[in-house]
Amino acid sequence: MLVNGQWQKKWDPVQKKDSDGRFIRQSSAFRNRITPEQVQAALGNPNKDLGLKLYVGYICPWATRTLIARSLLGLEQYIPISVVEPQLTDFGWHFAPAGSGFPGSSSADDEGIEHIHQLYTQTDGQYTGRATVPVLWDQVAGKIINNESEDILRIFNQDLHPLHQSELDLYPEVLRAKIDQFNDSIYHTFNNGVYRAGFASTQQAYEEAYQEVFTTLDQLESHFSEQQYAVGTQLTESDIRLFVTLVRFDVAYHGLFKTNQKRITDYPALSGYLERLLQIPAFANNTRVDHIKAGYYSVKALNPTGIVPVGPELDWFKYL
Ligand SMILES: N[C@@H](CCC(=O)N[C@@H](CS)C(=O)NCC(=O)O)C(=O)O
Repeated sequence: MLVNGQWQKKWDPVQKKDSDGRFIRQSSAFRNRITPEQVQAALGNPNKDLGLKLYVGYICPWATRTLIARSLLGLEQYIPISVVEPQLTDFGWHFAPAGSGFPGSSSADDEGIEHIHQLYTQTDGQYTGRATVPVLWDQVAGKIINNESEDILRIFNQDLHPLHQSELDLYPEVLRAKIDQFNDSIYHTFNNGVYRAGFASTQQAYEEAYQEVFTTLDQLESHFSEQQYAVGTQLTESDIRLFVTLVRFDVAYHGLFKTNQKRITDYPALSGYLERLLQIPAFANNTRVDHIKAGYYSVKALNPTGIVPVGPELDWFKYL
């Protein structure tokens, strides 16, 4: 992580913990939005260039939220992406030299930077904190606009609405209260719950998170026995936020994070829901099981040998 703009080689991928060993995620530092004037100016350009770039990792559920929204809303042509190597190194997320990187990752030669932390120090020379993805980058100002996936989803859905190539509204006004409620009901106990189990540093903190993960999965199983979508009768940002954790569960969390009471495959309604979403290209095309496995199993604190499991073989791989 960075301390006053200096990269600290000795940092802990497990992040902060409380006195009982519970994992604490840092909050995001850059929370700007895109103004209607910026969008209007871009609409005036022949190529509608917004000067934006999205830095992501296919391993990362938070980054994948933004990738799926970008694809669903038809924003791919306006927002180029840069994909980091799946492994988190002693220098954080990085790009490899051309020809030597992981398939599907961008190269350092094309990017002109080697490490994601360079984006943070370019934005704030005194930045203290973790250098996380996703990052929404302003190529003109050379600064981070926003590094919080929750906001980036809303920027794409609302701020960039005039550029959409789709009728979808991922945060429709009439459903906002329900969407917020659903998001809250899965964030602590599921999206972040799996991390709280995996990165717990005491037995008690792990068991607490583990129980919450499976209580939430049981509730979701009954929800999807009767409902097709997370909220209402249409696809919303809540489906994206649930999907990114579901799709990583059997391939990474079940083994590495020890959330192993059941697999998603053992829940018929949730499996059906996952498979329905995977039949939508925006979901399937942004799911890279190779990056997910290589990335999670490279966390030395949890897997010192770095060995990446060969399995599992899952039915839904056929959609990828
Ligand atoms: N709240 C952030 C969380 C982003 C985040 O934690 N990303 C992870 C990757 S999945 C990361 O970059 N971790 C690097 C680190 O912790 O140093 C968001 O949702 O955008």
